[in-house]
Amino acid sequence: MITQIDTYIVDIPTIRPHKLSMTSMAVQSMVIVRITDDEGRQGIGEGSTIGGLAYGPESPESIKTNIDTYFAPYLVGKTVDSPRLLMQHMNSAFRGNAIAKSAVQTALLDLQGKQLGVPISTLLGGACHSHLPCLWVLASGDIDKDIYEAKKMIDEGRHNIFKVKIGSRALQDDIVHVATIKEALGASVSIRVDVNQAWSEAQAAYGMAALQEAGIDLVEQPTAAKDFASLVRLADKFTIGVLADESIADSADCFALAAQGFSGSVALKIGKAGGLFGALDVAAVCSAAGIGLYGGTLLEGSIGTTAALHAWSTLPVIEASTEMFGPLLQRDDIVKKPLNYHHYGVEIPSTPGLGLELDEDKLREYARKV
Ligand code: MUC
Ligand code: MG
Repeated sequence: MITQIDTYIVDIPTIRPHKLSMTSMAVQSMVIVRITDDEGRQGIGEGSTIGGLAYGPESPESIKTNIDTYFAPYLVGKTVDSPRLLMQHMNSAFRGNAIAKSAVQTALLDLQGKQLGVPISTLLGGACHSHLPCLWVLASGDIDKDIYEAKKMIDEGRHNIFKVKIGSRALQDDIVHVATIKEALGASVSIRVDVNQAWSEAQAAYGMAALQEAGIDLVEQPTAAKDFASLVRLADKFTIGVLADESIADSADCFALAAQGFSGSVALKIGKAGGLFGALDVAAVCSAAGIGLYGGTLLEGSIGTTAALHAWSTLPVIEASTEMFGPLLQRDDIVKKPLNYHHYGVEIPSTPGLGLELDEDKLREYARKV
C-alpha cells in the first residue's frame, strides 16, 4: 500500500547552452517523484520539460504542484497491483498534465517492478532489445563547436547520428550551418534537423529542398504542431523524411495524422503521452498505419530516460533510431550508477523496476530549496 509521495524540483546545469528555436537551456529542471509503500520500498519517477513554459503547457512548478495537490492524495492508501487501473482512474479524474502523469506512472511501475523483482520492460511484456542506438543533438549554435563535438563523439564510439537544432536564425543561415556540418562529417554520418515548428510551409518547402540536396536524412517538426496537413504535403513532396514531434502527443493525435495519409515517422515521448502506456499506444497506431517510430526525449535525466528506454525496448523495430541522450547533457547525475552509453547506443538496465538507485546526497545538493 502506498504510504507517502514526495516530489522535488531538481536543477542540474547543462554541459553547454542547448539552443532550440524557442529557448536556450543552461539548466535542466526535473521533477522527481518518490512513492513509498508500507514495507519501505520506493519507486521513483521523473517529469521534465524544456525551458519552463517555453516548450509546452506544463512547467516544472506546475508538474510538482499538481502531483502534490491532486495525484498524491488520490494515490496514498492505494495498492500498486495495477498501475494501469490507477492511471485510468487518474486520467478520468484529472485532465491534462501528461508530464506529471508520466512521472507518477514511472514511479508506480518502478515500485511494482521492485515488489515483483522484475524490470519494467518485463511488466510491459518483455524486452526485444538490451541495447538501443542513440543519437546526439548538436545545439551549441556555433558551426565549429558543433563539428568538434560531433567528431569527438564519433571517435569515442558514443554517437554516429546527429540531430541539429535549427529554426531560430534566418533560413539561409540555418541551411549553410547544417550543410557545413554534413560536409565536415561525411557521407557515413547521418544528419537530421529539428526545426521545432519555426517554419511556415513555404519556408519548409524551400528549406527541405536545400537540405535534401545537402544529404540531410530527416526534418523534424518543420511547421506548426496543429498544422497536420502541411506535414502530410511535405512528406509526400520530398524524399527527405519528415518526423512529427510536437504534433503528436497521444494515440488520438496519431490516428488523426495517420488518417490524413502521413507517410513519415513519429517521435514517441513518455512525457507527451502521459507515460509509458500512452507512448506505446502511439507506437501501436504508427505500426498499423505504416508510420515509422523514433524514441524521443524531453531531455529527461537518468530516471525519465531509463523509463522511456524500458518502453522502447519492448518495440521490435524502431525505424528512425532514438535520442535518449538527456543524462549526457547534464553536468551531474542524481543516480548512483548512470546509464552505460557505448557502441553508438545505450544499454537498458535489467535489474528490478527501472534498475536505478537514487543518490540521496546528490538529490539533496540539487533539489530546489523552497
Ligand atoms: C525536441 O523537440 O525534440 C529532444 C532533443 C533535444 O535536443 O530537444 C528535445 C526536444
Ligand atoms: Mg523535436
